[in-house]
Amino acid sequence: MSTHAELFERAQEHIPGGVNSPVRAFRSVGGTPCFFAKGKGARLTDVEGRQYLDYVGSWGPLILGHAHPEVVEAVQRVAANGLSFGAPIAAEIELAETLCRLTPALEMVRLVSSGTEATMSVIRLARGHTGRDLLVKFEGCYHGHSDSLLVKAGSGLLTFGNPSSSGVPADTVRHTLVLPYNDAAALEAAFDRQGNNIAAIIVEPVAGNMNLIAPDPAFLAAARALTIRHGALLIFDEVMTGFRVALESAQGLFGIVPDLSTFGKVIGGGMPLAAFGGRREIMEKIAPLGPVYQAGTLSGNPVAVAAGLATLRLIEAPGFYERLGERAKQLCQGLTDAAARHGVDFCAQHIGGMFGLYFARMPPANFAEVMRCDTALFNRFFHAMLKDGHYFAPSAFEAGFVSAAHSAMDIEQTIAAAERHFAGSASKPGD
Ligand code: KE4
Repeated sequence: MSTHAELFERAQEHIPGGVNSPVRAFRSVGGTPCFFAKGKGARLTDVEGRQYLDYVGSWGPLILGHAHPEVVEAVQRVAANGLSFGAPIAAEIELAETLCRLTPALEMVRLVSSGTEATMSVIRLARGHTGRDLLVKFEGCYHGHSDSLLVKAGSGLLTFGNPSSSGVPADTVRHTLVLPYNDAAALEAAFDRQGNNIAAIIVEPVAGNMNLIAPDPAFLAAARALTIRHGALLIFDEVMTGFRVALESAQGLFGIVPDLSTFGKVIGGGMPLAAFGGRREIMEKIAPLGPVYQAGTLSGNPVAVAAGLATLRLIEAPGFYERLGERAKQLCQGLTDAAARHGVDFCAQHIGGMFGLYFARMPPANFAEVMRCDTALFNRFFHAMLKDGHYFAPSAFEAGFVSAAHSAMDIEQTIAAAERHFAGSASKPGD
């Protein structure tokens, strides 16, 4: 049996940083990344045989828990008939019909293989549909790693972005404006100055990539009103929030009808599957119907579609989201109460099945406030909980997730482990 350290050592030889996605490397929290061998329900088992209650859920997709028997059965059954054809299959139609039935703003969808593909494609579509180039995104929101979106805020509120990654030409992000999340006034000012040149706003309707940041309803309403007024499109990036915060996703929860939406994670049930979609008149601009090119060898992959359909069938069960929300609320309330009993500045909140934990007195409302949370305390919490068998996201700047497989007893176990940590950390000087 190899240890985490041995595998990590070997992995770094041929994989940059030893991981296939940066956040997995534990650079934000320190230490050696965990290599997992198995998942079942709410639990993960690592390569050294240790078990953990899992609050990452593969960053959101595993809303049913790991290896749900009906999802695994669907995958095995379909895989036995062939893994990919690069040609249409009937199940793609069923998935498209299901997504459109569950999400009224969707009249048409295109299936792709990752959230990055979905957001990259939907931005090209928005620019193609409007004939405009400018894009508005928000500081702290992450929409995947396509060039137009790897942008950090420019020097001034109304100046265009700078690349947040090397290899992204400055000229590419010249068309991307980065504004503060939840700031309706800044958004209005940007539209006052550039409204007629803005193709679209892309926004996480609940931000989940700078920890969980709840939207100010006035902010989302302003985004909707300003885009209508100026002939721009509103894109809800629901890759994380889609079917996670509610069956009707964030757009249904907050009563905002975006022009275009992206989905991922939950709709693939753990397999590589994402989608973008929206109003028919816009979607009909996508090739081969229209002039906006978009394609993918494995788009609508039969095995991924089978996992997605099985997942979507199960989350439609009556009471599914009430139970999921109850578990998330129990976790947030329990951790907050435990921290308070030991004088630790900590708070937590959830929206549906996703939650945020903050070493701060109040939940942050934007990126600047997130940066004032105590990440050193989070990192200590992360490692103490990991040691005690509770796996949270290895970064203070990520949202967490519960699944339908987490029982009230599981959550109580996690709260008790956190209480032991808070009690211990409160007694240690300098904490
Ligand atoms: P992917 O390309 O990773 O499938 O999706 C990109 C993406 C797009 N939009 C939103 C709102 C997202 O949250 C994501 C991906 N989320 C991260 C979690 N912070 C994925 C984890 C990772 O990068 O390894």
